[in-house]
Parts: sequence; structure tokens; C-alpha cells
Amino acid sequence: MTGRRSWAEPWKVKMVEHLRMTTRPEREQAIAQAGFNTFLLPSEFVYIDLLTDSGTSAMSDRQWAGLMMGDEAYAGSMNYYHLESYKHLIPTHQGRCAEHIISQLCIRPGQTVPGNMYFTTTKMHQELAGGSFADVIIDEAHDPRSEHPFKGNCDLKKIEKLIREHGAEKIAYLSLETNVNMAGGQPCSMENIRATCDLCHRHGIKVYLDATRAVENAYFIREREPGYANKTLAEILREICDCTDGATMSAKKDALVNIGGFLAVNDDELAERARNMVVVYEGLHTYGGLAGRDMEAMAIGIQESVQLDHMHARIGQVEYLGHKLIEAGVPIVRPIGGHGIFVDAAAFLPHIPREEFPAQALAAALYVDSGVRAMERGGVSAGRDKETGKNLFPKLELVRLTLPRRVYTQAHMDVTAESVIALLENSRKVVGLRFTYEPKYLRFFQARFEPVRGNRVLEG
Ligand code: PLI
Repeated sequence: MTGRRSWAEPWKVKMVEHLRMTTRPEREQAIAQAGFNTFLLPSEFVYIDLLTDSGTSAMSDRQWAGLMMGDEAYAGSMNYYHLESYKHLIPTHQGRCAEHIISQLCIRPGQTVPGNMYFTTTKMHQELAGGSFADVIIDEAHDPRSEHPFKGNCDLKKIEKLIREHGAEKIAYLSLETNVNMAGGQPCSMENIRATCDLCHRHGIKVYLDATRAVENAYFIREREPGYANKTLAEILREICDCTDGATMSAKKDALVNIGGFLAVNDDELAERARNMVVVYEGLHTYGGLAGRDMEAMAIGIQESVQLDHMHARIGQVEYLGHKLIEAGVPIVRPIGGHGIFVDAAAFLPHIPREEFPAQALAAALYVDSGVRAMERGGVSAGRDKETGKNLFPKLELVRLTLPRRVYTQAHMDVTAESVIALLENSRKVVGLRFTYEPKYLRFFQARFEPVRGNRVLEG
């Protein structure tokens, strides 16, 4: 049996959504009108949409059936009680609202918030609450070529140094992200999660989990960490959560829904304060901006997300695309991560300086070539230093080919790989970009650009 492919997707297609095929001149026009920002493309002009895995999953027939079981009572919706995790769970309409609440409640101006690499919305909310983010991820995470199996790990020495320099009381809490998005979907080991939490707790510092992709992380722990091969994903997930004091969650990723999230905490008093705040920004604490049906779909989605067959096929599809690109010599973040393939745009386009945003240019050129929509995860996403106002240029300058869950086929992966490989062969034809409009907050969403020469991002 060795060498035989023993699994495929544990589902079959029941309904299809038609996609529009476009011509290259149509795509050239569309990307120019979108200011060379793939976020600003109308999705009807996109063929294969790998912008994000957020809210883009296909729901199952059971989830769709669950929508009919929505209890739309304003207060005490039955669906709310189908969700449980930490001692207190407060639904929010998506992850960043949970981040907003935890940041406002737990960060005092001038405090530091260590985390294993920044995430855009997480850091933004920390800064808006008067805090400063401090990166404590291991150095390997910043090296696309490092094959470290747990590149999401925290570096305990970096945490100890922060505590020594600032004092524990100046640290608001540690924000622990699972399957670290900006590092390429890279997991943390259970050993490291436990050691990080122990260290923080010894100093009286709380640890809040960003559980957005915690199930994907659990899958990697099961695959790679000794002692976990016979545990279920649900058991591993429980173990991760048990180490921490609470979690923010965007259910739009692992939990297989198009909208939803929550804040979950163990502390009674913090929960009380969070419930007081959620009514101001989201809605009553038993629906937090969601319809009852959304909560039901989320509860069912969480159950489906921890099925091993599901996760095997999910990560298997990412690996399929990744191996095709590696075989063709495309520089991608190694090892292959959980929710997508991250192309190393700095290595792909060495002729484009960082100031001309190679990853932004590559994402736009990929769209022109084939209608595949990807996302920049590099200098544009990083924004500006909040003190100096200068552009931040993180070591990683990446284009993320993010795979929605249960949406695309192996043939779509082949088309994507062909386009990336064709671009690599013609990489000198990709032209750098400069800003024509730069928004103040989370600029990557709405920024506009123009090519530094001519009017096309992909020449020829
Ligand atoms: O998009 P939200 O507000 O539901 O969640 C924000 C959020 C928090 N943490 C992490 C690790 C995320 O990846 C995240 C959202 N990510 C998006 C939208 C993405 O495209 O990766």
C-alpha cells in the first residue's frame, strides 16, 4: 500500500457556483481600476480566489440545515448555548471585535504586548488601546528557508528579556497565536505553548490565545510532536486552550463559517467587563452581533473542523500546491504551512527593491496572468512605525495563496501552480509599484498604487 494516495476530500459537491472566465486585457483593465490592489478587485472578475481563507469556506449541508434552527430571540438564543469553550464565551461578529474588547480591557497606555509575530488587526487594536507590540517569535520564523517544524514558537529568552527590561507589571498580557498567519501558517508545539504559559504565569502575566487557526495547529502537533499521534484533534485543542487564560477567535477560518467569532475567558470579573462592553459595540452578550443561525452554523462548524479526515484533506490540499511549486523551484516559505502557500516575493523578484513593494506587484501580476487572486503579506501589510512614521519592512515579503476550505479542486491548484511557475520564468517583466493613496489604518485593505514605470504591472 505504500505510495498509494489513501485519502481525498471527505465530501462531495452538491451545488456549484459559476465562475466568470476573463481575458488578459479585461484583467489588465480591472487591476488598473483597482489601483493594483487585489483587495479592490470586484470578485466577479476573479477566477480562482485565493485572497483569504477568512469567511470563504463552503459550509456543509449540516451547517446549512443548522441555519434553519436559528433561534432569533433577542436574549438568550438557544444557539448561544451550543457554543462553549472557556468558562465564559461572548460571541462577536468576527475576530477583530474580540481583539478590540480584550485590548481595551486589558491594556493600559504605555504597556507592552508581546506576541509570536504581529497580525495586522491584532496589533492595530493593541496600539489603539495605547500599547506597543513586541515580537517574541523565534528567529527561524523570519527566515523563509528555515525548516524548523514549529516556527510559530515563542522564544522564551525574548520574553524573559522583556520582563527584565520592562518589569512584569508593564506587560499587559502575552498574545499567543496558533498557526502563525504572517509567518506562513506555522504552528507552535505543545511543549512551547506550555513553557510559554508557565513562564508568563510565574510572573503573573496572562496569556490570551488567538485561536483563529488553532485546529490547524493541533493537526501539526499530532503530526510532528512526539506523544500526540494517537490523540484526537479535539483533545489537542483542549490541551492548548487549557494552558491559556482566554482566547480571541475569528470563526471565519477554522470554524468553517462565513461570519462569526468570539471572546472567551476564564476570569469572572473580566468576563463581566467584556459583557458590559459587547453591548455597546456588538449586541447583547448572547449574540454579539450574530444572528442565532450564524451561531448554530458556527457550533456545527467547530465540530466539523476537529474531524481528522477534514483536516487531513485540508492541509493535504495546501501541501499538494506547495510541492508542485517547490518542484518547479518557486521560492516559498518552508515548511509548507496550514492555510496557504506563501511565496517569497523578495526572492522571486530580486530586481524590485523593497521600497517598490515586490509582493504587492507580484500579487497584481499573478492576477493579470491568470485571474488568480492572492494577497500581499509584506511591507504594505506591515504599515508604518507608530513613532517614526517610517515604512516598516519586515524580513518576510510574501504573497499568500490562501486556500478557502472545501471550495476548490485539485485542477484549480494545477492552474494556480502553472501561473506562478510561468511568472517565475518571466519574473523580469513584473514592475514595482508606488502608492497613489495610502489610508491611515490597515492600509493594505484600501491602498492604491501605480507602476513605477509605464502603466502595466506585468509587461509583455
Ligand atoms: O477577520 P477577523 O476580524 O474575523 O479576524 C481577525 C484575525 C485575527 N487573527 C488572525 C490570526 C487572523 O488571521 C485574523 C484575520 N485574518 C484574515 C482576514 C486573513 O485574511 O488572514
